[in-house]
This record gives sequence, structure tokens and C-alpha cells, in this order.
Amino acid sequence: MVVPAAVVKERLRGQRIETPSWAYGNSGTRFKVFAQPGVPRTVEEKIDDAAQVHAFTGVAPTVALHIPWDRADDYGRLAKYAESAGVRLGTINANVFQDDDYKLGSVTNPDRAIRRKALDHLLDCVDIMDRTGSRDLKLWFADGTNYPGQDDIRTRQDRLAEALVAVYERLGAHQRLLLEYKLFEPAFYTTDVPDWGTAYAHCLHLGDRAQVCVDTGHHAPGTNIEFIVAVLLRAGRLGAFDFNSRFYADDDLMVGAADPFQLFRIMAEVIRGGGLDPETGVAFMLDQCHNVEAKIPGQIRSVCNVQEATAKALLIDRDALTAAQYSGDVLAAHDVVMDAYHTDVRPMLAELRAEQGLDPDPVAAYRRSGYGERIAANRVGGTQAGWGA
Ligand SMILES: [Mn+2]
Repeated sequence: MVVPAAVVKERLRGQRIETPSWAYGNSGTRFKVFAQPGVPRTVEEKIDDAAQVHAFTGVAPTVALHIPWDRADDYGRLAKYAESAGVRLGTINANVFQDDDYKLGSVTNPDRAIRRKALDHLLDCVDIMDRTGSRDLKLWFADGTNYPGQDDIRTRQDRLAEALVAVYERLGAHQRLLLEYKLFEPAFYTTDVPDWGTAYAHCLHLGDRAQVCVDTGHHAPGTNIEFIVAVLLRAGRLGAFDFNSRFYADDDLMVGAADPFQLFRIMAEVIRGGGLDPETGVAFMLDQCHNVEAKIPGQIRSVCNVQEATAKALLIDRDALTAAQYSGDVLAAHDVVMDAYHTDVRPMLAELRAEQGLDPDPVAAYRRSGYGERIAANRVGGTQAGWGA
């Protein structure tokens, strides 16, 4: 049976996609950061930009902060500012990778004092969560080694586990720890949390509120990410996505740009495993940097890409698929999936937006609004906030 559009739209209405504060600031590669006019000079201006994405899409009501890039004197006041702008503060992202002290690692560093400094930062982030009302603390560690013998692989796991326990014990009853993994970079020989299995093992040891964050750019080429999603959801440990696209390494390009079929396959497994149900608590976050394209419309486009993949995945005729699978009809089963993927869902999404009082084309509407020209004219002087500041 064809899935009715009303059913798909109802599920889409409930989806929430979080945007990252760092997407609005200047970013680049290790070769060059290309400055763009109108980038935020303060965390408040980043929040203003995030509010634009929500205003035009209706599904991006929270913005993730990165500490210390988004450090504020008064986080309670910052939370109020966000509310007045039309959004809320979301996930707190810790940063233990930018100090000289962390050359040989943060929480896995051989030096106890440096490990303590890193842990203190993570605990500070939980204090901030208490004040912002954030649910999730996202941890990504750049820790690793470049050469065989540089440090003891197993001892580094022990140090990591010790720090994670200390952070987990500090969390409030409704707060979660999201552990992100990444195959390589900046470390090139070993990374201390290189894959979902390592992240999962640490989370199992910690408890139910320790969950894995799947950054779609953090795998080896050819990795079947939807399989990881299925396994983690089955185990009740998929906490969040960091969505982005990759062609080669950790490219942080717009989600759905490099491989929209992969994004569809991921969303199909999310839906199959109940991950779109609000009670499951899977957070859909963007983790992207717009190095050469305009940032706010880049975020709007990304949100729309996630919605399109979700809509297509919702269109999979589950009854027909199950029937084909049980009858061993491989081609029919594959056809059911591909029929959904090949459906043009853009008219449905345009209709959904119109029903919600939004413009059917959020990127075009943003461009017409003149916001980009206004910030380029007004945000002069000062230093851009965040990365590279
Ligand atoms: Mn990430």
C-alpha cells in the first residue's frame, strides 16, 4: 500500500534538526580560511543566524554551542537571549583539542596534570549545561598517536574510561553524554575513539545515558553507516547524529550533497529502528562548515536535505517490503526501497511548509528577506567569533 502523504507529513512535522553555532562563523581548511562578509562577531549574532534557519524551515529550533568558542559570562542570560530570538540552546560541545598542553592528548595524556585540566573542562561544560538547560554533552577527542610505540594503546583506554566515568557521574538525571568517534585525524596512527565499537563499549560501561554520536563523515570510505545505525538503535545506544557529507576524509560538507542515497538509507534504518520517535531521543544535528558557500542558506539547504531524505524513507512501503523479504523475492524487495528513493518529495515538502505558514522554498525566501545583505552591512568591525578567533 502506498504510504499516504498525510502520514509522511505528520512524521515530518515532529522532526527536529539542530544547527551548530560554528557553521555560522568563518571556517576553512589548514590551508586557508576565506572570510565572508557579515559573519557573527559574538555568540549572540550566531544565535541570530541560527534563528533565521528556524524561521524559514520551522524545524531547527535549537542551536548547539561549542565551548570555549561560545563562552559567555552568563549562560542563563544567553539562554534567555536565544529564546527572545526564537530558538533555544541545544547540545554543549566540549573542546579539549586546541591547547598546546594537548599535543600528546587530553584525557588520555600521559601527564596526570594535563588529564586533570581536560577533565575539569568537561566538568565545566556540565555546569554550563545546568545553566543553559541543555540535555546533551557531546564529547569528541582528538586524542591519539602518530607512531607505533609513542604511547601505550591500552593505558590510554584506561585513562579515557576514568575521565568518562567522572563526567558521567557528574551528569544530572536528565542529561546525556554523547560519545563521538572518528577514524583518524589529527592523529594518524591510533585514535583513542576511532569507531562506533569503541564508543559503544565505553558507553555500555558508563550506563544508559551514555550514547553514541554517529558523525557521518567519520568513517573509512565504503563503510556501511546504515548498518551501524541499525545495530546501535537495536542496542538502545544511538544518541545522535552529526550530519555532513564527505567525498574523501572528514570534509564537513552539506549533508546529502555528496551522497543523498546514503542519507536516505541511513534515515530508512533510523525509522525502522524507531529513531524518529521523539521518545527514542535520537538527536539530529548538523556538524558542517561552509568554507566557500554562504553559511545561512547553506544551513537551510542542509536542513531541507535531511527532510527530503526522511520523507523518502518514510515512503518505503513496509508491508510490501516485509512480504517480499519473507518470500525471498530479492528484486521486489529492492524495488520497494528504490521506488521510495526515486519519489520526488519536494512538492510534498512545499505543501507541508505552506500548511505551516512557511514559504515553500526556504532558501529562496531567505534570499528575498535581505537578511544576508543587512548583516554584511551591519556587522563591521570587531573580530569574528569562534573558530580562528
Ligand atoms: Mn562531529
